[in-house]
Formats: sequence, structure tokens, C-alpha cells
Amino acid sequence: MKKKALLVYPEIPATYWSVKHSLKFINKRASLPPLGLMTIASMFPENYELKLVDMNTSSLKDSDIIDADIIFISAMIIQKRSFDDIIKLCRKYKKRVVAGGPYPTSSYRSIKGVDHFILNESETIFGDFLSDLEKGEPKKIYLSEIKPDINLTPVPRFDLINVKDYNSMALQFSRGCPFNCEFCDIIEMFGRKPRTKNPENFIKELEAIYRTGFDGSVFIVDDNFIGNKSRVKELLVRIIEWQKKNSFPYTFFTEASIDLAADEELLDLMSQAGFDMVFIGIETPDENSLHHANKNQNLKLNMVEAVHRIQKRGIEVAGGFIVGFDTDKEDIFDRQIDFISRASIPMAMVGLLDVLPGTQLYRRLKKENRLLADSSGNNTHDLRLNFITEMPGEKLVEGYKKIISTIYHPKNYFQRCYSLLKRIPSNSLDLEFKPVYIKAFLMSLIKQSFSSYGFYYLKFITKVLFTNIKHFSAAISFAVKGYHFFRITDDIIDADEFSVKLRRSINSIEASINEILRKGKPDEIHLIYLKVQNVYTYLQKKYSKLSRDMQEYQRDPFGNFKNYYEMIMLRLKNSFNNKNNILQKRTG
Ligand code: B12
Ligand code: SF4
Repeated sequence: MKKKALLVYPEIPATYWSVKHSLKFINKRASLPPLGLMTIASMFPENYELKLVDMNTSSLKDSDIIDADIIFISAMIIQKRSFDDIIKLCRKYKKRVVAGGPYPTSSYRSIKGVDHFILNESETIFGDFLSDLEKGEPKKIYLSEIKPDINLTPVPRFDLINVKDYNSMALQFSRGCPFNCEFCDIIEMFGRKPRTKNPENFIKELEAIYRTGFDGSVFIVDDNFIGNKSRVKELLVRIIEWQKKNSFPYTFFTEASIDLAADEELLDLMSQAGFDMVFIGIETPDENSLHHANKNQNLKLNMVEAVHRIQKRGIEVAGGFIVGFDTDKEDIFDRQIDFISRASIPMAMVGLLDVLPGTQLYRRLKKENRLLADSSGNNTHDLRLNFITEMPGEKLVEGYKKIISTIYHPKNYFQRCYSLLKRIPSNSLDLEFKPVYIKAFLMSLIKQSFSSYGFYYLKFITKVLFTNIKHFSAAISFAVKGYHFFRITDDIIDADEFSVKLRRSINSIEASINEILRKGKPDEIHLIYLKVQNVYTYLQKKYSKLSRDMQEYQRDPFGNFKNYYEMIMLRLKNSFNNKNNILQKRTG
């Protein structure tokens, strides 16, 4: 009888990246499938029956766990909460759990409840685990010391997912990056010598996607697609041939370093192959910070001009930006805003510097005794800094909020979209006609015209309609993405205001209690009692008004506040009953 293996991908909380709020316009449930798990799935022998549950597209049922003989989980740090819930469920039904992927790899020492860890890249160790399991002597930890030849990686099992649930499919061509940025964990996990697949293998994977009937875009998930320029050019020639043979079914997007802008041939090939977007780690316009972060490749050219050069080839540039470098000065927030606007980058992923485990930055800050907490894997929503910053933390978070609320103010966002659309050639970025786009257009028209930013929205789409009609479909697609960015930005600001209120409330309650203690006026205890009760009711109301995603982020801080509230109310009650013993047992 076949063994039943269940592969689970935990829920990812909403972030800028999730584009969650835009997906409903196009009837999709998630932006990308879990490529790591689909790759692992291909490594099982035939005596296993596999089921994959991506919790971002469907729910995990108890019966899924009960039916399985063994459960395999993959996760990024940001999925920790859902990961822990799955483990609890597996423990409840006494099932064997195996974990791998970036979160277990970077944090396995602190993860509880997992029977076996498969760490780093698993191409050369997964087979060992399965055969040890067969023999009944599986080890706790399998750690790959070598960086495998990724031609060993089998074609991912696209048949295990419902491709219709996803906006894009994922493929990988290379691992590793030749650069050496201080904060980066990619080079620690995958090395600085890019390893590429043979173009034939990559094309086989593309064929596998094509066979599923998937209709959409393909994300090449490499951290630096152009890490090995000559190999990537060979690949691009093959992709162009394939696209021509199949009447260009796909557009592609990927991640690359900014030196892409300096290679005309590469830009030409990417544009011919159907690339319409590239994500670039720009990080900061501050040269000193780039230098200190070892991001020297960004210093070799004028970054605004470089972005424009790429855009002129019909490739949108999305950018990653960071604030919180030691060398950041007070003007960094305005400089980031100005850069993003001048470069016309609609999708700017701005985050607070987050110290990821295993990085050079981690090692330096550890030596300097500046680490405060483990990374939450989320540097856009969880505004708790995990190290002691040079700039005071509050100022940094305020500055961060200023950046996101400015760049994702609808007026500024649509302005960037408009200047980008003016710059790119007229045959690029436009969507081929599909009925689902008509629905998206109508939904956008109804939802966004009558929204609080309806004026800017209508101004943008009418301007494109009258001056740049060829880009009209691209304009609608930007508007739909904007819908997500505006909502998520408002949510972050609301959630941060809530957490500031939580902190201030505790401080003010503490101050009132200290005051009574100082003055020795036990009669006023009942006033404090009422105050604490009112504060709690007020905060509970505020919490219930946060979006569901943000409630999730604030669950722990609010939970702690609740505990504090219960403890303080009990003490107040006791002290009220025994005024002589006023608040003696109060704890901070
Ligand atoms: C694609 C991708 C995404 C997609 C996620 C899509 C999805 N459904 O997974 C998108 C673009 C949405 C995304 C977003 C984010 N991402 Co991301 N992402 C990647 C990227 C570029 C590729 C992942 C991938 O598919 N790799 C290809 C597969 C084949 O490799 P793999 O997953 O590592 O799997 C191999 C092994 O790890 C192992 N393995 C994996 N899982 C399992 C499970 C088991 C049981 C076993 C045995 C083995 C195993 O086997 C595989 C073959 O060797 C990686 C970088 C990278 N190079 O891995 C970052 C990466 C995973 N992302 C990262 C981060 C931080 C994020 C964000 C949180 C960033 C942010 N601040 O917002 C966001 C938030 C998530 C969100 N809300 O959507 C970090 C994670 C760091 C960490 N330690 O957790 C990474 C490593 C990049 C980085 N250094 O910054 N991401
Ligand atoms: S360019 Fe990107 S992937 Fe390469 S080392 Fe720097 S941050 Fe990491």
C-alpha cells in the first residue's frame, strides 16, 4: 500500500507583496504557488501518494492530517504563526512532521514540535531522509553542507496544485548571487557563485507549466536572475524561441541587480523574451549607506537613469527600499520619497532594516551587542525593530510611516504610474484581451470611482484614455494594484496607531497608580479602577475596528495588554477591599 504524505504550505499574512486585495478583481486566490514544496514533491519515490494543501488557496482540514501518514511543511519566517498552528494539529493527531525551507533552515534551533528538519537545499539529502525513514532510523536533522548542482532539481509537480487559483506561476533558473550585501541572507543560504540550470531543463519546466493550461505570467524566482550574465543570455535565446513557437503565451518577471541597466544586449533579450517587470534592490539613494551596506554595485551608475533605461525597454521596475541603516540621516525619508517619485516606480517595497539570522549584519550587530529580538520576517508591517538603531527607533518608524503614506497616497501613486506609462514603448505592458479583465475593469470602475480617492483615480484613467490609449489596460492593472497598496498602507498606519495607544495606555495607568502610591490617597483607587476599565473598553473597540489581517499582527500585543488589564484590575479590587494594603503587590 502506498504511504500518504501531506505537503502543507502555511498561510502568509497580508503584506505589500501578497497583493491580496487586488486578487479578487481577477478571481485569484494567491499570487504564487509554493515552488519549494512542489519541488520536494518531485523527489518522492512512487510508493508515496501525495497531497498538497496551500493554505493560501484552501483550508487545511483535520481530516487531511488524520488521513496522512507523514506531514511535510515548508515556510518563510513570516509564516511562523500558521506554521506553529499546523504543528499543534499534527501533534494532536500524533503525526510525524518534517520541516524544511527558509524558516526552518534559519531558525530550527528554536522551533518545537518538528520530528525531522531538512535544512538548506534538499536535492542531495532528501533521498537519505526517505531511505532512513524506510529503515526505521530517521535522524532529527539533515543538513546539506554542499551547494548542489541545480540540474539535479527535478521538474516541480505543477499537477499537485490548481493553477487557476494563482495569478502567476513560479520557476527557478539560478541560485546564489555574486554580490555581497551585508544584510542579505541569500548569499549565506545559496552562496556567491550563481548556479544555473541548463536552458534545456528550464524549458522543460516551462513546458510543464504550459501543459497545465495555465494562462498568466511566470515569475522567475531567482534572487539575481542576471548573476551569471552569459548563461542567462543563452537561456533568453531559448525562451525567445519557445515563446515564438507557442505564440507568446507568457510574460515574465524576475529579480535582478541594477547593473542590468548597463547591458544593452541583456535588456534587448529580456524585452524580446516577454519580460515586463523586474524587481531591483535599490535600497537607498544615500551613497554612504550603500557603501556601508556593501551594496557597491548600486554606486557604479546613476540609479534614476538606470531605472529609466530599463523602463524604456518596456520593463517596469519594482524596487526594494530600506530605511534604518546606521548612516541614515534625518533627511533620508524625504530622499527616499523623492527618489521613488523621480524614478517613477509604482511598486516600491519600502521596509525597515530587519536583521535576518545568519547574515553578516547579524554577526556585526551581535558583536556590537545591538540585537534585540529574532526577526519576525516582516519588515513592512511589524514595526518593531529587532536591533538598536542609530536613529532613535520612534523617529525611524515615524519616518517609515511618512514614506509609505506619501508614496501610496493615491495622488502620488497615480502620478508615478502615469510617468512610467509615458516612458515605456507603446507595445509593452499592455494586457492581451481576456474576459476576466473586463470584469476587473468594471469592478475597478465601480469600487475605485466611488472611493475616497475617486477623483485621482478618474483623473488618471481619463488622462491615459485621452493621451496614451494604448496603455489603457496597463493603467487599469496599475489602478487595481493600487487598490491593494492603498488599503494595506491605511491598515499599517491604523495598526501602528493602535499599538502606540496600547503602550501609552499602560504608561498612563502606571503613572496614575504611582501617583496614588506617592500621595498615599487610597480613596482614589476606585477612580483608577474606572479609568482602567474605560481604557480597556476603548482599546477593545479600536482592536475590533482593525482589519482582520492587522488584528492578527496585533494579537500578541493586545493579548499582553489584556493580561496586564486583568492583573491590574484584580490588584485594584484587592486593594480597594483592603485600603491599608494599597497596591502593595502591584507588578510592573
Ligand atoms: C518566491 C518568493 C516569494 C513569493 C512567495 C510565493 C510563495 N507562494 O512561496 C513572494 C514574492 C510572494 C514572496 C514574498 C515575501 N518573501 Co519571499 N521569496 C521568494 C524567493 C525569491 C523564492 C522562493 C522559491 O520559490 N525558491 C525556489 C525553491 C525551489 O527553493 P526553496 O523554497 O528554498 O526550496 C528548497 C529548499 O529550501 C527545500 N525546501 C523548501 N521547503 C521545504 C519543505 C520540506 C518539507 C523539505 C524537506 C524541504 C524544503 O527544498 C527546496 C529544494 O532544495 C525566496 C528567495 C529564494 N531564493 O529562495 C524569497 C524568500 C523566501 N522570501 C523572503 C521574504 C522575507 C519574503 C517577504 C516576507 C518579504 C517582505 N518583507 O514582505 C515577503 C512576504 C510574503 C508575502 N506576504 O507574500 C525570504 C525569507 C527569509 C526567511 N528566512 O524566512 C527569502 C529567503 C528571500 C530573502 N532572503 O529575503 N517571496
Ligand atoms: S544583490 Fe540582492 S541577492 Fe545579491 S547579495 Fe545583494 S541583496 Fe543579496
